[in-house]
Amino acid sequence: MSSWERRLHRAKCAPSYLFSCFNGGECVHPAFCDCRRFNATGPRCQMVYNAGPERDSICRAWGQHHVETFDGLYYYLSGKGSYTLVGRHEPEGQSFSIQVHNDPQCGSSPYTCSKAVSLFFAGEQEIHLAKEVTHGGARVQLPHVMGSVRLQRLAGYVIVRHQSAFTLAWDGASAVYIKMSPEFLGWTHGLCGNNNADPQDDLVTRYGKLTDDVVEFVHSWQEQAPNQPPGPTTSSLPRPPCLQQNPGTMQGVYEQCEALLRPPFDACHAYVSPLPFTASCTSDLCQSMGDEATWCRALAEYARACAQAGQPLQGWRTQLWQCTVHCKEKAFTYNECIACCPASCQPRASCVDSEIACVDGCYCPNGLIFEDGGCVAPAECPCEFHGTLYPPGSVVKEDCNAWSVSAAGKRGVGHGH
Ligand SMILES: [Ca+2]
Repeated sequence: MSSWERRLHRAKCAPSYLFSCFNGGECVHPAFCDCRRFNATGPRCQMVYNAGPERDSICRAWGQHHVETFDGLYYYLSGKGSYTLVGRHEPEGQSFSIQVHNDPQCGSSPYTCSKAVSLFFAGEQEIHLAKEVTHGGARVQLPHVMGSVRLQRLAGYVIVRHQSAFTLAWDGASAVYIKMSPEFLGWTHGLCGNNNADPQDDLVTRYGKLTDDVVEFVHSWQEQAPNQPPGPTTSSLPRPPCLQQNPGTMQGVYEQCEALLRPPFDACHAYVSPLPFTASCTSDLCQSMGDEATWCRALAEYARACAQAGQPLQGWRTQLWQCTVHCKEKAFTYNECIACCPASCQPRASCVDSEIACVDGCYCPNGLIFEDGGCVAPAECPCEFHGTLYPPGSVVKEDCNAWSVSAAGKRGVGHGH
């Protein structure tokens, strides 16, 4: 029993322990939390089921403390180490594992603390996704193809597609989304659960035990990060993020996060439940002292879930002016839902065939195509867009431009008139 647990048992829900539960739960007895605010479940409200019928079987891990499984079980992840998000062991050398690395030093800013993702495939060196992408420790330029794995950049994201197993989208900073291919139904393990469409049986430990104890489950999937000492080995109940708050502050936090229960977010309620995101938002705001950037980021997570489920909340950021995104590149505008395989001047084969529908970020306005670092109208595309393949080495003249075609059949340097 940790020291705060001992104090908790002595406290009998004294005012200072009113927020000793997770996810908007409130202590009503030392051994009992009232979890009704956000429909949480578990003895200390650690979990929230996402009952949204249209959520897209995407496992999401965002900020430092939030995971929603493929099957829609959200839980508060208190750990600060490295964990297996998704794994799969196969005898034919098709095994893979996706790990997430949280920041052991993270203080009050859950979205600016470091976070990274590692991909391991049988017989291959680690692919590491952080601000940069590395393979076996060496930086790689995207797009990059490695066996049956393709990586490409889209807006601020890195999209990784494993031909037969999954699509992964890493937002470059604080969130990763994974969707398995249909043939992997029920065949995964790790923090993302078993992907069998039943949220009730997701908490299976590394040792194959089904548990209702989030701490035991999470602890069993902890990995020892390379070059780091092993993390704490106790599995005592973690400290809830809102424990130190007083009722007045909590009222403010609830009001801020309950923005998700009102317009413009209500347009998505029938598809994706806002409750796991409202609950995770309160945890983030308790950690960050109500910081506005954290608040916008917490709300953005629900907007992303809606866009990924095919219900993008276009314009929510302009309705909440504090959350407006200003794109660095002049040609770009902010878009809630950039297709993961956007229209391109190049043949379609160059695009990652994504299971995840779209991502948010700064990109060419609708109707324009990203080409050579800028945005062009479809008619301004280089000449092979018209469906003609020119032989390698030839120079093609058109009234607009002259292009030399390289040996690989790709467009080389263009010479404008
Ligand atoms: Ca399940």
